[in-house]
Amino acid sequence: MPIAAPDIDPFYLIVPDAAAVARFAALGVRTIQLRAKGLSPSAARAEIVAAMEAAMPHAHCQLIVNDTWREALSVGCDYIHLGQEDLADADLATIKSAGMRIGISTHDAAELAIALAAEPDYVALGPINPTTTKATGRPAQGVARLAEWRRLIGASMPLVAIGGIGLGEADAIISAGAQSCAVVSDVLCASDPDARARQWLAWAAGRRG
Ligand code: TZP
Ligand code: MG
Repeated sequence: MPIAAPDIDPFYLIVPDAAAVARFAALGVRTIQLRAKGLSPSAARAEIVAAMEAAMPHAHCQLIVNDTWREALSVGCDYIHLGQEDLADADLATIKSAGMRIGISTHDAAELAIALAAEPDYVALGPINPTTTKATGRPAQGVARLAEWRRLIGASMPLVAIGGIGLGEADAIISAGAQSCAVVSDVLCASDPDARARQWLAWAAGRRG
């Protein structure tokens, strides 16, 4: 992993496997979440190691592993993303003493309070728009909810918007108070995912401080 791990980039791409981490890290994507579902613990460990090896040569690339914190911890990954159900099951003391950073999903004010109590490195709010990528069971929050979250969490906590986000809405999402747009289908379901990722990267370059 990079020694000086960068902050969450305005463009945060979520991918299903290590091959996609390699593909998009090579394009210059700086924040990539490995969201590999349905793997056994040993297969998850292997996928995480492959993703770490793919990200490592790219100095600006921060890999974040979804869900499987035990496997991520066991192979030395330094950033995880947890949903509320994962958080309930997570050994935060062990995770933090290992120096891992944590992003936490939220859908409502009660979940936000739980997330903030864990002192995360970022909070994610979603789904901002309807999405078919994940059955969240939650209504779309809308962009205005980001401004509310920003007021609740203060200026310094990074806020990641997720769910049904397209590039055309990205400026409005940042203006509302998010630091980053997390995206699956806008890139992975595009007719040319590499070209779409490059468009997002050009946008993010204009948004970086
Ligand atoms: N968590 C909340 S919504 C979502 C996840 C993983 C899916 C986001 O995917 P898309 O395709 O960008 O709507
Ligand atoms: Mg999860």
